[in-house]
Amino acid sequence: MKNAPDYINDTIVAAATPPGKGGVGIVRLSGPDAEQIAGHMLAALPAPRYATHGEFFDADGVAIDSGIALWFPGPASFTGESVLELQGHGGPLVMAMLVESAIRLGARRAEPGEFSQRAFMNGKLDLVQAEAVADLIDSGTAQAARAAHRSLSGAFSAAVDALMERLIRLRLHVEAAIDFPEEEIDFLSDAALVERIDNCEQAFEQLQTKTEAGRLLRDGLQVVIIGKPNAGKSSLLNLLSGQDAAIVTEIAGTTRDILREQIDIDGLTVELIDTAGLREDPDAIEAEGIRRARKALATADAVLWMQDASETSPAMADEAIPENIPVLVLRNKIDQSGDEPGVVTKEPLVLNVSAKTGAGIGALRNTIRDIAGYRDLGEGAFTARKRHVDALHDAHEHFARGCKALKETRAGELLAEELRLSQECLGAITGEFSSDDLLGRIFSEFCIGK
Ligand SMILES: Nc1nc2c(ncn2[C@@H]2O[C@H](COP(=O)(O)OP(=O)(O)O)[C@@H](O)[C@H]2O)c(=O)[nH]1
Ligand SMILES: [Mg+2]
Repeated sequence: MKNAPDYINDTIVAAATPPGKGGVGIVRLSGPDAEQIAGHMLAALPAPRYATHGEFFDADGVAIDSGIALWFPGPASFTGESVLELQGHGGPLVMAMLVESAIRLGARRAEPGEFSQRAFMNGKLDLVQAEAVADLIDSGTAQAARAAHRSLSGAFSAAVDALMERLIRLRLHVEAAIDFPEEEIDFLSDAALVERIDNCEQAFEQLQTKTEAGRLLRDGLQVVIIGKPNAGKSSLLNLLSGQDAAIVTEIAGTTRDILREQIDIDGLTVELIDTAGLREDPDAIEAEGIRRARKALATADAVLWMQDASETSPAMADEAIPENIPVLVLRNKIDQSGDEPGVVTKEPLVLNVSAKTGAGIGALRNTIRDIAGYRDLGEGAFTARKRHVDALHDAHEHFARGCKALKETRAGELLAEELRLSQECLGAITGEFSSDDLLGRIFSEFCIGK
């Protein structure tokens, strides 16, 4: 067990189904008192892992519901502890009464994510898998859900472990050589060592690419549409989202607030943000809209800059666009100007479209996907979080620093030390090395009953 906090030994209870009415509602109990509580709430302890129908009783022995009870004696359960699941009728009052009864019989209301946290503490899931549970529940597209399921099944953890294994073998190799100081060895002339280093470098690069794609799949992308009034921003939002979300008129200044719509580009969730047109001397409401547009820009992953294709002036610059984020210039209304649809130039990125006819919109969708660095990895995809991307980056940095030191000193001590630090960063991904603080933050974002 990982250094478990004291409270790990009590018994927790929560409704595992969402609040509200449903055909079935599930209450879940986990902990050492689950068996004793089951003894009070059921006529008899069900056979392990068999669906058993019967009445559910409160602490005074009054029947409050009937349904299916499932008994999972520890450690063969989700949490690794003894778990009782009561599948009753899905009414909020029934659920509350079942939870209250369990509390009166000695259980405690579970904190968000506490069941998953116990599964982690008891070695049932590593941290990446526990996070994937939450990501699967939250996933916004079918691809994201499948990828989260692969993370939950351990695909991402296995990739991290494989890289870890390579680093360990490299480190053993280096340390074995260091242990014979009487032999003057030039580490760089050790072909097997150099090959190991090259393989580690490749493995880092491959895993970083996949992890970044996994993060995008999980987090999606925020794309802000800006430009002068009447450029066609709201028309584009409506076209891409397939809905009449924004009001479109020929009157400049129609859009005064921010509008958000989610679209799905090859499994990538893209949040499109339509804004008030940027212009001089707006009225008070429009000015507030422009202020909000600039605020949305601050957190954007990419910007679509719309202009009328008939305008001869080049794209104007806006000081509110943060540096380092990709900007796509869209020349709209080519149905009027007669320009060819699609990519005009790549540097800067300029595209011809028509928000009215849809010309060039396929190219626009592909471009949005590409500038985000997203690649549809199909069956190989797994979900990842920013935390994982950062930890991998840090691990790679240590590795690179160690390799540089090896080249400069032609000795292995610094490399061995950096490899140790690199391993620690990798270990934080799966939870092998992680602080209580980090764990608390991760699990508190879960829903109650998970
Ligand atoms: N011909 C043509 N008209 C367009 C196109 N896109 C938008 N418009 C028209 O331009 C006007 C302003 O559009 P709107 O989407 O409200 O622009 P916004 O102010 O940037 O949000 C409306 O009358 C639209 O119908 C286009 O691609 N071709
Ligand atoms: Mg508009």
